Amino acid sequence: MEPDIVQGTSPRIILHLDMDSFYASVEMQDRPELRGKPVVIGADPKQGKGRGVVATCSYEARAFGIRSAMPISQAFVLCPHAVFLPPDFPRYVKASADVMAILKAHGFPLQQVSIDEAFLDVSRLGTFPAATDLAVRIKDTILTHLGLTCSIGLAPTKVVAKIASDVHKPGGLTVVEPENLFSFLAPMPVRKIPGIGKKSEAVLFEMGIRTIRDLAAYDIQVLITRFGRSAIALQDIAAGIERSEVEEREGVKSVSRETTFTDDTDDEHLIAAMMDALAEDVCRNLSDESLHCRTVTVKVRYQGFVTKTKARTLPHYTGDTATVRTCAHSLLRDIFDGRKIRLLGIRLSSFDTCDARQMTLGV
Ligand code: DCP
Ligand code: MG
Repeated sequence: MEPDIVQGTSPRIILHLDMDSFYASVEMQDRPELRGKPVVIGADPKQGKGRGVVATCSYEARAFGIRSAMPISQAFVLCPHAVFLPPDFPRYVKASADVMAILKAHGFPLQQVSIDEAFLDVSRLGTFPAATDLAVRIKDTILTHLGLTCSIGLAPTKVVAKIASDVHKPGGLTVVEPENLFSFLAPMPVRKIPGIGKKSEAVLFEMGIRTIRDLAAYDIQVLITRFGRSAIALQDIAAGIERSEVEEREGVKSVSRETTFTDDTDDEHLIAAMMDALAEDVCRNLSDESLHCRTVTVKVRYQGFVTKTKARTLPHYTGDTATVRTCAHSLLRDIFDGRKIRLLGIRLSSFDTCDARQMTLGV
């Protein structure tokens, strides 16, 4: 097995930061009268008849069982007196940019992975205590300047740093030094590994694998027959020896749009018109960012919440709305089975790394 740490070098120290109840916290910062209240960001609940889902909610709302991606109608049932607010995306994008600017100011390689989370490679600091001091300063700066709290994980790998940042949310700071790496990971349920969702968890359970310790010890050949070659990376993660780098240039990974119909529908014209509108909208986003994509994914959620997605990778990068629209319609035809549709979505990904902004910078 590859040695964990290359001889003669210090261990890597990766910092993962994730903002606490991000959209809700931004709203509570802007409107102090909301502090301490259950606040839900998402679709209009319409007194329990609303459609669409919860984007996020404050920790006070989580005490009632409300969670991200839950139908808004269910959130209303759980806590009818919560404050329900529609998302204000431009405001969250601005808050995100402010957070990233604070992180960037420290001069370490930074990889933003979503609107409210990022990795920093702070190995240059040399020791975990020094990295812990930095993490405390970052938390203080974000709180003082933006009035927002975050949770931070420090660990020798990206995956462990990400798992660690989640352990003591909200407001947590969790440090996993190399000697504690395996004892930290081993008792955790496999679901804690980013990318292991309900389905993989069920397959692993069936195989008798419940904890990360079980996964690390499992016969790799059997794992490969179930999960293919990704089983190797999975077992490396379980053993705490994943070595992926903090990739500075990765910014936006995908752009997406989705919408919930006011009434579930099987009207093909309406569905096609909505797909056109979503494709137009998402392509506008692409051109605003001067990006070209290669992968188009269409998502259909049927009545009853069964969700189907299908993706296609195009032979060339494109930013052309007509190409994206044609591909989206073709994917939609493949997955639409005539049942009533609740939600329709489109995602564009696999961006060209040589985008227009970089070309301009290069000349
Ligand atoms: N988000 C969303 N829909 C989801 C999940 C998240 O719109 N299904 C948005 C709202 C969140 C933001 O992305 O505020 C960041 O996602 P997180 O998963 O980090 O969730 P939060 O920051 O809200 O809460 P936590 O404190 O658990 O990180
Ligand atoms: Mg968050």
